[in-house]
Amino acid sequence: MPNRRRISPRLGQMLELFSRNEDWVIVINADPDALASALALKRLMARRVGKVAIAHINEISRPDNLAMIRYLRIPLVPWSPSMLESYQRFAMVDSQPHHSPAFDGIPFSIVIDHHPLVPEHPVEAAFVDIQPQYGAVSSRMTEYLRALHIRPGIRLSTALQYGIRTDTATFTRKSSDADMRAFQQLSFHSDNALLMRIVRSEYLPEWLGYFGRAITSLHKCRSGMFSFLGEVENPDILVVVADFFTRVHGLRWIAICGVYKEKVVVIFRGDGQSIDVGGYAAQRLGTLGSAGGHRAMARAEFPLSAAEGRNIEIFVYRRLSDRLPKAKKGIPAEVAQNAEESPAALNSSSEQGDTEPPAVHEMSVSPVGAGNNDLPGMQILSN
Ligand SMILES: [Mn+2]
Repeated sequence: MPNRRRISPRLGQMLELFSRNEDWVIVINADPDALASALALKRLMARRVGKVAIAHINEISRPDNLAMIRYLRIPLVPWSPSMLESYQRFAMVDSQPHHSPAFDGIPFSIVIDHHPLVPEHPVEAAFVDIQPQYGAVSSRMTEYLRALHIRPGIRLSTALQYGIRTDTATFTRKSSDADMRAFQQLSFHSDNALLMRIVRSEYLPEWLGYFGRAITSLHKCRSGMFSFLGEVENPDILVVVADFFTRVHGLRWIAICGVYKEKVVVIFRGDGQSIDVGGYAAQRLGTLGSAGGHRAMARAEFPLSAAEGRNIEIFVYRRLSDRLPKAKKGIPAEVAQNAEESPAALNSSSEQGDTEPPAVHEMSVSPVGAGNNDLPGMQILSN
């Protein structure tokens, strides 16, 4: 309630900018919060201005973003400088003009954001509302709608909820009471099944081949698992696949390895309990390139040439699984202890592969071929 009174005079300033003779473009760097906020601003402009377009400056590729646009029917066009001629007014939500060179030269009349203000880049526009304490601009937009007595429709409510949910990481990240309140108010008008459909759109169909590879080339690796995906189009896919495995109950840690542009990339995910994957990555792969991270998340990268022509899958598997010489050789006690982790939780029936290095023919598999059957099998699948 106090909010309604507080923002009304400011909203009045914004409404004064609207005229039915002028067409507007809302320019965004599309992500869920920006998309939802733009949709809310468009709703707010309805019948107050001429045409309203929402234009994005970035390429949109995340599956949840695509799902949001599709299921919530968000009208969107790519930004083109020719719009500077065909539209009279420009607004921006969830960004500030200095955030991207793509915004240069656009005369913004409205800037609504929640990113911190930077003294070197003061924001100049007829209407500026920047609230860094808000977890999401969507929350602010929800207040605007309420203040103007606009009841958001199902799709707009669902979009705003997803914007808030994403930017606050479902309220686990910095957020304010305003975010909580907005989310709760929106729940009266939103479609929860639709929201969950968007939340669960995590994968693109073209990624499924990588999942197939990851599962068929999964190998026990000491107390965890290792999988090699071969050459990947983008190293991000390794992160997506590694994250997927964190959902498997009892899996202590996973290392997903791939080759991208003459570089070997290994993504580690752990349960945060058994071993410190950051320390493990550094200990096992650190001498080859960069390797490290946190207890539950880590990454290693090194040039393909570091394997000196050996089969990459076997090379990395051995680095991760071979028993290390006892602690005297300068290995920190804690790391050495982690390395001697107890047997795999997933497999009670067989020994770990680490005591006997797998008998492999190093040159028999192409350096980036996935799915080496000479490595110890994965018992869940083979039983
Ligand atoms: Mn945001």
